[in-house]
Amino acid sequence: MDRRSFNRRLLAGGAVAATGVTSLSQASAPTASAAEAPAPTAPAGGQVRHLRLYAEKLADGQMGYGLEKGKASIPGPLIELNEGDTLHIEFENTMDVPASLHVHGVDYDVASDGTRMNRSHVEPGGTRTYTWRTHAPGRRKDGTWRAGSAGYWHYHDHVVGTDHGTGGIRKGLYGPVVVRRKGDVLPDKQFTIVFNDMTINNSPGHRSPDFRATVGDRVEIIMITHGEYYHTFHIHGHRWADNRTGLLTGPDDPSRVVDNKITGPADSFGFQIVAGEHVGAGAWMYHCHVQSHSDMGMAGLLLVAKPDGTVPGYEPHHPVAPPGGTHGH
Ligand SMILES: [Cu+2]
Repeated sequence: MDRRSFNRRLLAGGAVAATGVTSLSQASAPTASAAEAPAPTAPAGGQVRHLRLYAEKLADGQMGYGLEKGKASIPGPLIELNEGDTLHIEFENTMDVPASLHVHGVDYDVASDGTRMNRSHVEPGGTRTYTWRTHAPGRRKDGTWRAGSAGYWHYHDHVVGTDHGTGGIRKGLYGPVVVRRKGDVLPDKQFTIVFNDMTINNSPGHRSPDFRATVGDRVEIIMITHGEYYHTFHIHGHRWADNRTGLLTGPDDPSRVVDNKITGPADSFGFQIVAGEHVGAGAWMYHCHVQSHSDMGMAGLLLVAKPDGTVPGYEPHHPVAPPGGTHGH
């Protein structure tokens, strides 16, 4: 669905969990092809918002966060805020083990830390409200510059398995957070890619998720890493600026432009690309560029369709998993 209908559904209190995404920001204009219309931008924050979030066991033994009971996903729902917003999350732990919600990047009191150390976790069947606050950048009284909250962040369990949430993260209790600054460009489509141990989004090897877009879509990738290993994130045919937004602000922006980035446990970054720009439609691979990791299945596709919906040269095929074989999906 497009962003406008998306926000209308959210504001109307409609169910958004089916998409696995919840947008708490409001676009200032409907989006068309990114290349054809002025990019819509994020408004100023300052709103107080509420959300319900559930931790659940999934049928396959994994665990996930969801906006409705029975709708948990891995990764959990995308939570978007604008600098200045406050979000109250009523979190229910439906599982039979203690769990929590711990966030990176935003402001929270110790009561919203989500760790056992300060009793901010949730026992089985329990509920707790976690409050996240955000702020715009500004100058401190001492003259130094205070960073704003805007960025590509993430949340995860900090209790299951060990006091560091090692078991919860391993089983899928993690999700993305995007905080925007007023004026930040809004995307048409958003995809979250999590390198977790040797999986992508906890999918078994050689069954990594594929993502679909149309040429000209402004695609936002939110990239998070968890687990035991360091990885390099690479996407074919597209590149981004290695800065807060992943976009350049003009010809003199000194940010380095990259198509490959090293990423370690609990790192997160994001960027926007215009799908197929200068390169056209097709099945564009994304993968970890540590060779043994890609060979073991840490690879998926960004399927960029032509306006008629076809992806030239792409034939869906079943995964093959020869050790050391070619890319498998
Ligand atoms: Cu890797």
